[in-house]
Amino acid sequence: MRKIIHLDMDAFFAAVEMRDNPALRNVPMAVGGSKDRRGVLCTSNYAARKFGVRAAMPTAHALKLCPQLVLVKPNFHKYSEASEKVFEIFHEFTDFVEPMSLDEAYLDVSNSTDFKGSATLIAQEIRKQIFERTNLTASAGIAPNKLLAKLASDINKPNGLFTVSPNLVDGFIEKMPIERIWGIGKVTAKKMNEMGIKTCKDMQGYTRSELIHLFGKFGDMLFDFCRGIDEREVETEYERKSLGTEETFSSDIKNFDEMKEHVARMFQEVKEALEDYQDKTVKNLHVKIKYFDFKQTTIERQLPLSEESFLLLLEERWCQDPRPIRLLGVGVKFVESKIPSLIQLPLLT
Ligand code: TTP
Ligand code: MG
Repeated sequence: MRKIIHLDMDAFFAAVEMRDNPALRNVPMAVGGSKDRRGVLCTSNYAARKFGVRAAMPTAHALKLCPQLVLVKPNFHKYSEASEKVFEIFHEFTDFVEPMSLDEAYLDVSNSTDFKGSATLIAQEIRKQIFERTNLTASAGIAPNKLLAKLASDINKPNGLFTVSPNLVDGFIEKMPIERIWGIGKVTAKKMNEMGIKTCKDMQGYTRSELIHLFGKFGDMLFDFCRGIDEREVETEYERKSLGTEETFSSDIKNFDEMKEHVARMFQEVKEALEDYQDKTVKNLHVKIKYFDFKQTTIERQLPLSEESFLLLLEERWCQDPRPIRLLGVGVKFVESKIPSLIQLPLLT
């Protein structure tokens, strides 16, 4: 049986702003775009949530619900900085980290020997480290699988922790409203509610084939999910397969000499960036050209990593079709390893 921890920062963007500005700590506040620009909220602090103010809500509406709401413009740089620190802490406890967003991840600690293998104590220590090193709080859910761990991290949020130990699974999942289950969106939830399926216990009354008949392939997973069974693995970070740089020019470039200057600069950039990837082996070099009419072409080949090699590739490809170009890109492709090593967070917009 696996030991999974789901960690999720509390009111993440808002918490970062409150940490950095004491004046925001005891007032309802939200991070988001302004009302005049038809902005929406990224998130709100817990004081604002009491008024019904929520993430993704239009700012104008939020201000109707809570006229004294203090609005702060998002500062994504600060949030990714905090996020990096938090993920650094996760990685101190296990290599098996699956990032879900800037503020949320699953950790598989099944083989961890810290705290005699107690996932609850590991989660407690992670939360403590996060607070000591970032001044932000996180909530944790500990369970035998991802489905239950995510549900559990919400139970004592904010700044809390909840463990669904194997003997508690049945009782925990039975009363869970179906809209809380991973993969069930508003439309499916409505359909289920109309059929009288409100909790997982209700769904347990259906056979696997009935659920497949009703909800397609997902029905197969639903049969397991409503019993608290989830075999999905914690998928560790995306492996970087390439590294490169590209530039769109303010005016199209028509001659090769001018391209050479750009290649020289871009090669330096790539070389410097590669210093952070010394554990990777370069397989191929590649060059990308986008013409003024947006037609695009690329060339890739195994060559020594040098400015000359990139120029060779560029010359070969561009001379076949020497028209003005609007974008040039150079980069490398890595040999793919079996062991993922790099962290790539999904971008939040
Ligand atoms: P969440 O973890 O969903 O929310 P939260 O951390 O603000 O609050 P809590 O977990 O305590 O309930 O999202 C993390 C951050 O992602 C959030 O602070 C802001 C950003 N975000 C958006 O920008 N737009 C959105 O619609 C959502 C849901 C989140
Ligand atoms: Mg969060």
